[in-house]
Amino acid sequence: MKNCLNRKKGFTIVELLVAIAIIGVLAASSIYSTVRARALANETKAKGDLKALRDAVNLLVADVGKWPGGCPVDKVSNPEIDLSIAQAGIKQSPVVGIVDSGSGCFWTAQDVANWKGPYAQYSLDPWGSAYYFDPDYEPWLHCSGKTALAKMPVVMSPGTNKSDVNAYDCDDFYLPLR
Ligand SMILES: [Ca+2]
Ligand SMILES: [Ca+2]
Repeated sequence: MKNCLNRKKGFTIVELLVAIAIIGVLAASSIYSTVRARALANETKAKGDLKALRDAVNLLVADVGKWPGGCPVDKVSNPEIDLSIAQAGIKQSPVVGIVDSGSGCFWTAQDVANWKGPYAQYSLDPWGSAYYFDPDYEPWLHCSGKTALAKMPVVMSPGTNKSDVNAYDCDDFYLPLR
């Protein structure tokens, strides 16, 4: 009788361990699915925001003839511009003044008069960084396994690692303007 009870008890412990293992696997699988779904949702949002921002920059250029920050179009030495700031001229009307004197970036009274935005309303990217306009972005420059591309004007997000705008690493999201 005692042996029978012991065997029954041992059997229950094995069953318990199996059940715990199964629950563990299911929990891990569920967590992985949730994390992956959230990552995909963030990527989708960033790509959607960048399309809207690319269209916004193109509208700004059509109205005013300048890039964000009042920078001259078709130069690749302009500064990177945080698209959320007022003087970028995307989210709200810029004010007359110099934005970056060394790069010839400024807004004139005529520019402000020609401005017909807001061209886009958005917050930060899904990882808490600003979206940028970068006139000389170099895709994948520091991304092993990928060949770097030539410099190009883009709207971009520094991605999940919140890298510097000029880090040019693998997880950035960027969209060429043209
Ligand atoms: Ca740059
Ligand atoms: Ca990055």
